[in-house]
Amino acid sequence: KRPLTVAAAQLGPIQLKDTRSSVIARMCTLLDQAAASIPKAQLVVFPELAFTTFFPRYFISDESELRAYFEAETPDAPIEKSPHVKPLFDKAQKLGIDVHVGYAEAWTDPATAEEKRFNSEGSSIAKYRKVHLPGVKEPWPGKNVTQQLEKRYFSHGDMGFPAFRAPGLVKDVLKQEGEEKEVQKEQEGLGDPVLGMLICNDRRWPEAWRAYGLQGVELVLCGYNTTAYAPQLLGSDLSNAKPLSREETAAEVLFHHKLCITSNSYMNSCFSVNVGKVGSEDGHDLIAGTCIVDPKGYVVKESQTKDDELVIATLDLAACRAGKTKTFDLGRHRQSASYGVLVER
Ligand code: CDT
Repeated sequence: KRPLTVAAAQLGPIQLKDTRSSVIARMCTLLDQAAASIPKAQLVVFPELAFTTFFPRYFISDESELRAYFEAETPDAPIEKSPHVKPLFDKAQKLGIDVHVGYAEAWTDPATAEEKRFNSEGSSIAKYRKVHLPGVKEPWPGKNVTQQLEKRYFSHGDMGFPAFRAPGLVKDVLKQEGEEKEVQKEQEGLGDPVLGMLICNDRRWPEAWRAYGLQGVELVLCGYNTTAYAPQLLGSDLSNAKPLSREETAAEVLFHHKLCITSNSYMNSCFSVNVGKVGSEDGHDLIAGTCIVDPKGYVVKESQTKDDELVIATLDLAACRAGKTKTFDLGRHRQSASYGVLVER
């Protein structure tokens, strides 16, 4: 057995007028709930761009207004030390919980003094920068259009898909003579759990999941902000069918979200924690659908509201082994020689 209690900390909407400190206070309340739950959550996962409204939906021409959405980072001053958000990490440390959170990163490399901006996720032990940026660089014309300007505001992630081990998060336990006994990790040959991170649009790309699958990932963490109604982004239906209503569109967007996370969790024999910022941000709807998925592709638990909500489950990461040693034993069954087109194009 490899038990791990995780919590997806869904956030309800964050309005333009909401301050960073009010958002951090909401996040700290969720951390308190995670600490008080039985069993206590060991890892709490927050959504993409968790500290602010989903600002890429707006065309922001004023540089200082735009810059205010970002957290400054340097090698000496990582995210958990950023003055805005330090209270969250301090709280997590006090409660003995690992946190994972999405944020807009303004990275300055001291060697070049150049600032680069990314849509990032991370914690004190690992960082990931979103690779697949949806939307456009130039704003779509028209008033009241929900924009998707991630390509304008962020650089593409430059770290690839590095799986990482989370030290001490899981203690292997063997059932022996009816009694649970902790065993040496080496004896089981498993060690600390293997984690990977994705951000929102990344979850629609099988290449991203497979990159982690090939590194033996057991748990993928994925935060998102998914617009419920974005006809410009989804393209028009090429058939002559009547266009989908707002409600039908939202239902289809939710369906595709679940299709991606359940099928890719199954095909890579891993659990995934998928957590959204949801509800209506200044009249712009985001889908809900926060859920924890198992290696067979089943939804273990999902959110019931469009507000701040903790979705907690105790997972047994040993359940990844069946898929990894049978149908999806990637080392044994993959046929890489036939996949050249995947990297040639
Ligand atoms: N934030 C983000 O990446 N959103 C995109 C919007 C797609 S619109 C259906 C996503 O893939 O969820």
